[in-house]
Amino acid sequence: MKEKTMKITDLFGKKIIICDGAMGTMMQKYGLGAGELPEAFNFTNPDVITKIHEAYYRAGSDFVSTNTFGCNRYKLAGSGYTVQEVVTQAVHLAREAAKRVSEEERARGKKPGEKFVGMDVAPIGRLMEPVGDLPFDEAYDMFKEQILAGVDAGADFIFFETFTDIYELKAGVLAAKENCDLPVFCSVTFQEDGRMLMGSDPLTAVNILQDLGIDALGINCSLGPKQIIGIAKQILAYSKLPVLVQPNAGLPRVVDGETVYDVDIDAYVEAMQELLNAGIAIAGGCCGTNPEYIAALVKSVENKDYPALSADVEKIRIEKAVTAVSSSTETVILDDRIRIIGERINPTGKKLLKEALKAKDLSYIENEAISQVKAGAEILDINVGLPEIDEYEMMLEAIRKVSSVVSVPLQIDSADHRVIEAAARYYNGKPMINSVNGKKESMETIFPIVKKYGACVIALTLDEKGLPKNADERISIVEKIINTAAAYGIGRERIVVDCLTLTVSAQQNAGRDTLEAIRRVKKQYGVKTTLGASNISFGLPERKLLNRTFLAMALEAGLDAPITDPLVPEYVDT
Ligand code: THG
Repeated sequence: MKEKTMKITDLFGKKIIICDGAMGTMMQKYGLGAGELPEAFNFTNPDVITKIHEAYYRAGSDFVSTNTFGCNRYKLAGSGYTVQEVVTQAVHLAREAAKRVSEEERARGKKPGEKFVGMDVAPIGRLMEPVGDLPFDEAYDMFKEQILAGVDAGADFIFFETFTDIYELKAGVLAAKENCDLPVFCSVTFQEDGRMLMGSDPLTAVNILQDLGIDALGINCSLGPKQIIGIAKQILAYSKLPVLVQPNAGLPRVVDGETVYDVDIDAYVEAMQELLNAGIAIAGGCCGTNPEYIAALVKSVENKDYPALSADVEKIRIEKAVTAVSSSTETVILDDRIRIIGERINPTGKKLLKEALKAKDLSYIENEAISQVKAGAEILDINVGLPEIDEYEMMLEAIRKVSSVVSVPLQIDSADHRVIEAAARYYNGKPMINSVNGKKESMETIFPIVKKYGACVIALTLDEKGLPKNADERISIVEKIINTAAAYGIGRERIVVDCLTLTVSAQQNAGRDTLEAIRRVKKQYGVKTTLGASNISFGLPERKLLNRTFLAMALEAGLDAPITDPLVPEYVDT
């Protein structure tokens, strides 16, 4: 076989990438019975599968997705087939179809186009913990098994599609990124209320996914083309990556025991044109579509220019760069509003919390979470570092518990990078990591975590030389951190700078330098800023008054997200 030199991602910007249409509804047309295992069709009716793939390639699809939608250990249990067998056969059938259609094209004197095979990976079919009983690691292992089989079989890229739970998809993406070098496309589905089944809205889905090192993201199945347009436009508004849309031919209806779809080819093509003009880069169909839909789509894009084709990728990356953290259902964008990061889940100086942690009493933390959110905190810092306890386990448990009682995004605060890594991995969202600093060792341990899990990170302005003596020194540390992050592929929009303040009891200029640094950092680098403002008053009387006054000055200087105690009304009202 000829070495494939081109990757599917090489097509970005050169042409609109055309996917295939439905596989499931096509198989039903060719005799797949209700309750029959679609993956078995790869063995019982290989000609049908090849025929469907061929029809899509002939229609002009740049890639087809393998018939492996339900190909995981859980769904195949008892079928007599292994994941490895099914994946190998399914990739083989798609590859055969590609070869045959290319030969046809050659015979017609046409130079065959590149035909890619996407390894289709879909939800496992069990709900993730804590709602269901599927642990993150088990989901990861099942995805890993599929992905390794796909790589062995020679798939060109991994195509996660129809995901309804962003957490399950995170497990899948990590399994792909940690076990292969193939490009990864991610496609999720939304319900009529504009949210995924497990509650993520489009912004949240994009924010969690797009910094995980994937190559494209989008939406499939869900609704009909018309209803999908609104959601797709939200995805386009936030995505720094090429966007994919594969709608159904309308919403399925059952008529006389048969599932029918109401959107005809013209209406489908019209809706796809609107999406292409809005900027999508990858277009195809899902349930109810067939090769005729795809052929019409291909014809409709011929010789046309679309935003995705003339996109300046670097410009988009900068334009779409927002600083945002997410829980699974809620995203906080650090924009021009002030966001309070609640600091109360931190044992420093808190006897009751220390005792609760030692007693493994998580209800204390839950209550602290609820009261801080009620008081106006929009992000919660979680620090459970205490020498007497297992911080690693406690951090994971605290994140689970807090996530179950409040929906704000979390900030992982630990001095132990293993705790930070585990928290970033298992968090159902996109966390803020607290923190990295300008020391070489800190950047070398924290940036790989930030990169791999697509997190945001607080950058403290200190380094090997200690705390900066003036604003200039703070600025040069910020510069060093931003440049080093860039070398790891972490955009500055994911860095929130903490200019750190010392107590003015030790140094009279400390406060003024910090304020000047905040102003300059924002102006010079356009990054967002945070600050634990209460340090200013350590060792001094009238702490609240001093803290509040300094907080007001810092906000005046442009502080975006103070780390503070929202239960002190004087701070929240400032
Ligand atoms: N920058 C960043 N992260 C930070 C800080 C910062 N994390 C920790 C800290 N500073 C912010 N969090 C706290 C938590 C507790 C207290 C202060 C800041 C605190 N506790 C009281 C004490 O020590 O006396 C007890 C208060 C109480 O009992 O309620 O002050 O600057 N990035």
